[in-house]
Order: sequence, then structure tokens, then C-alpha cells
Amino acid sequence: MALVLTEVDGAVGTIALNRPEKANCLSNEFLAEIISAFDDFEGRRLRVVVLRAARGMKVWSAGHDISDLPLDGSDPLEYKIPLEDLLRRVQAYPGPVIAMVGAGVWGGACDLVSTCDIVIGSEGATFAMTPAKLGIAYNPSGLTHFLGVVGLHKAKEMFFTAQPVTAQDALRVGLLNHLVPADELEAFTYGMAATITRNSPVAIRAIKEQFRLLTRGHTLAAETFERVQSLRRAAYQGEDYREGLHAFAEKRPPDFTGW
Ligand code: LCV
Repeated sequence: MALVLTEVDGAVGTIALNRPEKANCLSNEFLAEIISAFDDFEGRRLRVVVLRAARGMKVWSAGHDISDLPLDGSDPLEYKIPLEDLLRRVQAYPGPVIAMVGAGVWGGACDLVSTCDIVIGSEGATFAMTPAKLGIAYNPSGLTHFLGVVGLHKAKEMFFTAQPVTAQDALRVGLLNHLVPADELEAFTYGMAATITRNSPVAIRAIKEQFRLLTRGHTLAAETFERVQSLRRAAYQGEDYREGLHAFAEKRPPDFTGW
């Protein structure tokens, strides 16, 4: 069964995540197929991409496939992992990427959804940032990104609690552009996509890239970068990270003892 379902309607392409048996969690193979879909759509000059879960999915995406996370002491969220490649691919796509969300979004998938240019949800949409559940200290580009989307206090609450944010709360803090009834979600999303396709793709491409450049976060002094890397390394090479992954695999709550 194809992990990624694609549809094209005029200048609008749709990428649907289709891994129901694993709650749409994002394996490296899955991520590579999503990136290929974006490459194909760019080659076809599709002006808008809608990113969604396949119809009938109980979960939009359970985030990174935890079984793909390394336990050899290497950085689980380094620059060149497939998930980070996909986040950059979304940002580099020359047209708007609209996330259409009607169910739960977890971890790296939550970063993916909020990396999209516009997020439209229905009541079932929830958003959880889960690295602390796994002993992962996340990464500076991801944290910077959330700061730009929801602001410092909400970003801290999301990362410290690892609990899902409701659709209403997501709308209130700016994680959702629109919250619409489930039976109107598709019509609303594709109506906005159609509106966008009537505007200049050259102007939109330039405006999107300027937004990316203007919101990239601060330059880091060498000493700051080294401290960031030391904090992150202590986490992913520590016992909490191992405990987080083993607890998930054993379907039990983690018992973190680090400090
Ligand atoms: C592998 C999975 C997963 C999964 N990986 O269905 O952002 S970071 O830093 O945290 C980053 C590293 C990241 O994204 O990490 C992943 C964060 N994700 C989560 O913490 C969510 C973990 N999943 C869940 O809490 C539940 O699966 C939800 C609530 C999403 C759905 O629950 P539901 O009862 O509907 P199951 O839990 O039964 O999941 C169905 C199958 O998918 C597997 C899960 O182990 C099960 O497989 P088996 O049937 O073989 O047991 N699965 C779910 N999520 N992230 N595998």
C-alpha cells in the first residue's frame, strides 16, 4: 500500500499521508516519499500544495517513527535527518503549503504542520510537541520555529508538558489559521487554495522566501552554539533518552531519573 497518496486538480496538488497501521508515524522511507512528492509537484509547477492525512485516518500523524531514532549516541535530530530535510523542503517549495488537519498531530509531525505556510483545522485537530516525553532536547531551528508561530510562553508549555493543544487553543495562539466544522474542512481548504492560485506565483514565491529569510532566528555566537550542542548532547547521550525510547517500545510510562 502506498505510503503517500497524491492528487492533482488544476494548479493544486494534494499529498495525503497513508500509513494507517502505524498511526501515520513518519519513518525515514515515508519521509523520503513525501519529499519526492514535493519534488514532483514542483516539476509540474503546482502553485499550492495541500498536505493532509488520507481519508478516514484516526490520527493525522504520530510524529517521527520512534523505531527509527538512533540509540548509538548520535544526535536524533541532527541537520541531515530525513525529517529535517522535509521541513526544509516545505519551506523551499515555491508556493504555499497548506496543512489540512482533522485529527491528532504529534512530535515531529507537529513541527511539520506548523512549518507549513497555512494551517486549517477542524475540531478533531490537536497538536502535541513530545520530545520531553522521550528525553530529547529538540533542536534550535525547531525551537526558533515554534517561537515564531505561538510565542514563548505557549511554546514552553507545549514542550514542557508534551500534552496536546486543542483546536480551539491552537486557533487562539495562532497555530491554526482557521478552525472550521469537520464537514466543511475540505471545501474551506480547497477554496483558499483556489483563491491563491489566482494570484501571481512569482510574487508569492518571492514573498514566501522573504518570510523564510526574515524569520530564521538569531545568529549564534560560537560560545552560544557550543553551549547549545553540549546541552543537547548531554540529553541524547543520557539515560533519560534511552529510557524514553525503551518505555515507548515496552508500552509503559517512562521513569526518568536524570537531572
Ligand atoms: C513508532 C508508533 C508511533 C511512533 N513511532 O494507536 O518531536 S520529537 O522530538 O518527540 C520526535 C522524535 C517525535 O516525533 O517522536 C514521536 C512523538 N510521537 C508520540 O509521542 C506519539 C506516540 N504515539 C501515540 O501516543 C499513539 O500512537 C497515538 C495517540 C498517536 C495514537 O494512539 P492509538 O491508540 O490510536 P496506537 O498507539 O495503538 O498506535 C498504532 C501503532 O502505531 C505505533 C504503535 O506502536 C502501534 O503499533 P503496534 O500496533 O505495532 O503496537 N506507533 C504509534 N506512534 N511515533 N510507532
